[in-house]
Amino acid sequence: MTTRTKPEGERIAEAARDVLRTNDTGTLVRAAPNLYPHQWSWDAAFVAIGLATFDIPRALAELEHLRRAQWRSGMIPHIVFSAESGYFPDAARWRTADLSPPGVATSGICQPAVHAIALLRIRQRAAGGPHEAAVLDYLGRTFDSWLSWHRWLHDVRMADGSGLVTIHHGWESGMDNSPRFDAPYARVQPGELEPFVRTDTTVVADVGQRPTDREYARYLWLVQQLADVGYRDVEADAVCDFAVKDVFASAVFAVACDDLAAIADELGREPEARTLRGWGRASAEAVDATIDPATGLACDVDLRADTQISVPCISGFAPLLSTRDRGVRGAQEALLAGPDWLGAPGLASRVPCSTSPASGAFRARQYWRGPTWPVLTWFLAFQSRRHGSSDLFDSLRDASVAQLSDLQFGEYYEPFTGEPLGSLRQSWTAAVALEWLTTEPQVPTGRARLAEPAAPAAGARQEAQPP
Ligand code: 9WN
Repeated sequence: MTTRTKPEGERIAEAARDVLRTNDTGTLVRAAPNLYPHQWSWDAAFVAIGLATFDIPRALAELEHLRRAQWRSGMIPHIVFSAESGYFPDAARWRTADLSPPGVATSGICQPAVHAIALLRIRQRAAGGPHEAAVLDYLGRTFDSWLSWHRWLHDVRMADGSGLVTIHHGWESGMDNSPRFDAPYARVQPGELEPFVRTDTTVVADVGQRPTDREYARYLWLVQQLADVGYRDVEADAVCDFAVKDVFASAVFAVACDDLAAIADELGREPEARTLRGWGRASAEAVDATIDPATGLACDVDLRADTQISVPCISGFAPLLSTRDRGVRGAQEALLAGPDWLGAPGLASRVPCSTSPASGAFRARQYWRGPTWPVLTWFLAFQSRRHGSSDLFDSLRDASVAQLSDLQFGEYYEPFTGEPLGSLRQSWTAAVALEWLTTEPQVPTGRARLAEPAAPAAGARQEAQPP
């Protein structure tokens, strides 16, 4: 008698689907089972991309849950709170009850605008399948909401015409304590702070993997400053101690504008498609223009000090997401392959660290200061491939799938030992595992990609009804 073992890919995909299903409350997929029991904005988009590999209606429902939390201004908040407790800062701390839609509890800041990228990916996966009509119907019904989110970012967060997104909190970048923000945060000196008790350090027992108490005091001080001015951006610009032009969020915006434009084309919304392409082009060029010739990395701008931030972090590869310039792409790919990044000695997997191991700011176990983040590995690879860099995609996929074969789905990983850190069974890690395992052989670019079918996950079934 022979014993059959499941192929490796199928074993990982099955475990990843299990993570998404167990983190699903029925109305939202928790970003992580204990540490993050709510819906986070950019997590939800990556989660929807993963869900779409086996349940397209559920993927749409995840984005719809987020869309329903959109503020009148157009902003999509970074957290939509579930009924579960155990996360700090909780809804009350944000003081957004008069700003959030009735009956919805949200935070008061935003995160990178990856949502249109997810919408287009779902639309691709639906092509030629039983849910295609429902997806097109959904896109038609909600297009104006996604457009108003982009318009808000463009008109409010890029009001200076720079093409770069301003953030007023490190949490808005999604890379909270990255050393790219050390200098801007050094100027944040908390005044009289409402008392608080952290919950994250009761979930992650090794507190060294999380931001420090000092960093948390600054985070909370900024929340207090923003809440005091009712999150009105003009006043926030004036009073908030922290103001940074975020190069990574700007590249995300550029890509998402192009993807929303592709959706607009299909919906027959030509004027909007033109506008979006114009915004996307301007931001992509603005991102390229931040590249420091000395390092080859794109740089944030610290608006309070009027200086470029030159710490070698993964955000420096923002042009890999959005550039149209082949020379820039080639130079960034060469840099990524070099000794400060993928070629760094001793890496357990050849995937990018959140901070270069060659930098004095690098910390192997601490959150955004060094560990590798599977969601970002996938995102950089996916975007590179859309621009024709299939070799980079293939090598990152092989390394990342090997990393994820531990089936822990860590939030982040120690780069040299491969130990999963932070939360285990993190939803967006499971989601990108599913994407890695089901990507079609070619990702076409331009309009044609709308009709490109995507392979279903091994053993996947289509489920549920669309929202
Ligand atoms: C604060 C949910 C989120 C991610 C962020 C990540 C982390 C929150 C936290 O978790 O941030 O928003 O409490 O640390 O930095 O990127 O969206 O997974």
